[in-house]
Amino acid sequence: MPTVDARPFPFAFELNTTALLVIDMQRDFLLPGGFGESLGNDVAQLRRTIEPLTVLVNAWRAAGLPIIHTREGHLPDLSDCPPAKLKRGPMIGQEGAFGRVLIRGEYGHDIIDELRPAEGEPVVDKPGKGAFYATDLHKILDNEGIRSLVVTGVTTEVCVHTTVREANDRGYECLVLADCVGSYFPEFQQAGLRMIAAQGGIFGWVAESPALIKEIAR
Ligand code: C5J
Repeated sequence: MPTVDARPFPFAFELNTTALLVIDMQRDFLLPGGFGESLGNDVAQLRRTIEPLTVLVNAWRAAGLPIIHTREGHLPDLSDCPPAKLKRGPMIGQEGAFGRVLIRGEYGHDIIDELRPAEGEPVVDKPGKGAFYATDLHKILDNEGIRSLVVTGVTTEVCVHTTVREANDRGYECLVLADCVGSYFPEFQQAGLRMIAAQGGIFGWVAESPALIKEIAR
């Protein structure tokens, strides 16, 4: 069984029951001049994930393993955006540099060019932070017999963390790749990763992508 050097202890997984989850690598969050940056965030903190994640995605595809992408966003009429979310995110639905912010179908809502999904790879649109809430993700994974998830994307302490917690409660084993997840806030990146692997792996495991790539390339 492939085994990855990870915290808090090595992560063993089966290739035929493991999927790669790429969370919210969207222009609105990652592009200079976009929504994320307009809030005063340093997008370079997220953009450092692009290169290692591209390498991983290419290796994962070459091995013929399943990849699922997610996007955070809302219907154009905002009917799926809870008023409480809108109240604390008043830019949602407003015109931004890359179209209406976090609205499905807009340029900014879509995935960055470097990580464009390949033909046949599911893209799960989600209205919340977690990828399981109000989506078909669990059904998609269940149909494929997936039991373990390699979790990547942005942001570490928000959509990545929420998704890992949701997955953990649904019985999935999660490996989070430290170099392939990013936060605008270095202190949240560090704390977020520590929380995953603390207490004997309370939410899962943390590793670096080269350790995983080594295992799938065998
Ligand atoms: C945020 C996300 N940070 N994808 N979304 O609002 O983490």
